[in-house]
Amino acid sequence: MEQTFIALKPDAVQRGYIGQIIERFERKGFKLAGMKLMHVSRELAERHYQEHSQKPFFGGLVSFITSGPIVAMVWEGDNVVESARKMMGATNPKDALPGTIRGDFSVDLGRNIIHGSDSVESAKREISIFFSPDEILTGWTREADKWVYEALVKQTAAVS
Ligand code: DAT
Ligand code: MG
Repeated sequence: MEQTFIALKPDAVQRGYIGQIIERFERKGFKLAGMKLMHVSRELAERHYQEHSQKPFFGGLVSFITSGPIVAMVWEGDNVVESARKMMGATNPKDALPGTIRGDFSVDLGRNIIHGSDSVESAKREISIFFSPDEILTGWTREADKWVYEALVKQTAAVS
């Protein structure tokens, strides 16, 4: 199953929105595969955001993401990378529609509350730098999945 890396940035933690944001991914039907409250070191921040290392906002971005704890998560689901990006809304909260996470919880580009991988490739890279393999639980059965995915019911019917 496809996985994405989601981080609730220090502003989400400080403002007390951890629960409300996680609730949206649970409600959608995605499945949690890993989660930890952690402090991001400067080295990890620079690695994570290496694609932006030459941008003028890089210094501010690294300072921000290392300024307090984040909640790092791995979420699993069909098309989860693209769907999570849609749920997050545009990078700039000024462009993020109401109903999206950034649209509902933030106003400032430099305090846009959440990170989500922008492709399956990025997700693999980001998950591997934030999590060790034993911190990711892919094998657990969530009974509700048969109410989330039609194909799971069909498979069950086919073998019984
Ligand atoms: P996203 O987080 O939507 O993937 P991104 O990868 O382009 O966006 O940028 C990473 C973060 O950097 C983004 O969430 C907020 C910050 N950022 C992006 N563009 C910026 C800009 N022009 N000025 C200040 N901060 C910016
Ligand atoms: Mg990005």
